[in-house]
Amino acid sequence: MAEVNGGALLARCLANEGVRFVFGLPSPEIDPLFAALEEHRIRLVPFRHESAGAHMAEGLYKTTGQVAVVVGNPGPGSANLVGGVITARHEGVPMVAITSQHRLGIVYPSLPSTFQGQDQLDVFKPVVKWGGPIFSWDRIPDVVRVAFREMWTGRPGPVHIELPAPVLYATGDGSTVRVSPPKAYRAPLPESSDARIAEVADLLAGAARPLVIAGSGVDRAEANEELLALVDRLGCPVLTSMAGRAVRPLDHPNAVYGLGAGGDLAKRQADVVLILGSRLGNLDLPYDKYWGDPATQRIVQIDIDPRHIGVTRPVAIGIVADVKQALGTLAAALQSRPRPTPAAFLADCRRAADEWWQKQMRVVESWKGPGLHPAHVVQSIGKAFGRDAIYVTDGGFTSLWAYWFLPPTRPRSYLSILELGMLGTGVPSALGAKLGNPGRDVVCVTGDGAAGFHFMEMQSAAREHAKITVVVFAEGSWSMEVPNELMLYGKNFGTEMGTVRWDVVAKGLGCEGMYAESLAEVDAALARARDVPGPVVICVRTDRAANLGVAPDPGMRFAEVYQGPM
Ligand SMILES: Cc1ncc(C[n+]2csc(CCOP(=O)(O)OP(=O)(O)O)c2C)c(N)n1
Ligand SMILES: [Mg+2]
Repeated sequence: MAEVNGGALLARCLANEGVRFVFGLPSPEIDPLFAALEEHRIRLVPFRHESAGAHMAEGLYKTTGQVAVVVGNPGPGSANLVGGVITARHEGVPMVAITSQHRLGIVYPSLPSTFQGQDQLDVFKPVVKWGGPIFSWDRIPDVVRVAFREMWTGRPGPVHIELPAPVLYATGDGSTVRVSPPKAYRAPLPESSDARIAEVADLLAGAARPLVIAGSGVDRAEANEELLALVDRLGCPVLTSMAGRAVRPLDHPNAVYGLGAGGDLAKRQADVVLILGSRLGNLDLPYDKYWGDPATQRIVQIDIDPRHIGVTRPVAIGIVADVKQALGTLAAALQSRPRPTPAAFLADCRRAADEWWQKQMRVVESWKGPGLHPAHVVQSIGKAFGRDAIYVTDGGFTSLWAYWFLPPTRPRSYLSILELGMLGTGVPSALGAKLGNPGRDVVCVTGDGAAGFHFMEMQSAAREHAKITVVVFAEGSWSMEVPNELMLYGKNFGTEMGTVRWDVVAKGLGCEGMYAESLAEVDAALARARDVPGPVVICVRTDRAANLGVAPDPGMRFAEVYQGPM
């Protein structure tokens, strides 16, 4: 009989699920698990804030598909974790949030006498897909199975396990426990039926002006090759959601920039629209004025989550399936259906997009200074790190400049936070991405407001020897909040941030720090940053007016995201 404690048994179950990273802080209530991690080849990564730990898990998942565990200690540690877990819920990021708990004698219910007492199942209930407790040693494998099954059902998301400490200290005979491979207790992802796919193929084959709109679900399903094969075959334009920037190379011959005149033309004139892995949310401006007549435009939507189907635009066909499988079947079905290539439609959309882009972005080209334009800094970053890096973006206007001017990337290599819009994810997400991709450059482009939330994680990066390069756009303001104040009140309040030397702070945290005020200094710092072995922060003093100078048309579109059609 091999006696194992609950910590060791839980580590075995998590390793069985492919978990390779646990983000958490030690405490007696969780120590039996942490003590057993190394033996199961799971790396423990301590953080400086629990929510940042969740964002690390997010960066890891978005770039590799790997699921991590994030731990909150009883009371405050678990409370701190909530913001990160809500973000994961919105972003469709699977992770296991484990909250360690006191002995059951003083919780459920927690009385006012209980120090750090909080019935954490209640706290997490509204923010996770599923949550449950483990109340005894022998239920550990069972509850881990339930948690992973719930996590992967439909759209992935965070699940919660509440874990009273005595369960981890309890022992039992390890040989009595069955820890079976995940396939033995989980169904494969839902598949589209041949009959439905045949309907879609008929629609597309008969379309005069087909259009594909792809969201980040294509990245998550790793259906990027299938997407490109489809648009090549259809010869049609492909737009993406903002979050889906990486699902196809920006410079693909069929790519059309979506939020502008090219995308408008494509959406208005398309007779059949295929929406893949996207909920088509407000950021995609799903308003009638930008689309074709809903009575005649035929929309097909394929998504893993039934709750995403037909939310903002009426669909002719809605399919709940793994996008990769559905696209594979669709490609086969289209083989037997010859169709004319709508070359003129694609060319018209691309021309409209180009003209729009040239006109709108003249504001960037014509910038003469003397201050630094954030778009120029972004262009320099792109030149220094190229299209093979992983880019993580964070902040207000700064993240828009990054979105517009960073280079095309590989799939799953452009991270943004466009579902909940949580500021502060950039630094920890970049660290998580680096842990999962040690051989790749990871670059974070962040506003100075966003940077402040979890900047302490630069010290985590230094400690973990994780080389990330973080460029802080330090104009000293919560710039995105400025225009509304000026427009409505003619003055600013609360947007002034003060001056921070992020490079100096970084040095104090064990990182390399550099400072730049001119483009030449930016380029020199980026060149040096490439050769530094550890994490680097470049503090760039960008120009306030330039950061505020988003072109009017994209500015209006962002206003419409919040206000509705105008
Ligand atoms: C956690 C959080 N708090 C507040 C907001 C609202 N918000 C959105 S953009 C923004 C300003 C961001 O400033 P910064 O990161 O410096 O970028 P900038 O607009 O200055 O380029 C704020 C406060 C948010 N999205 N997330
Ligand atoms: Mg700012």
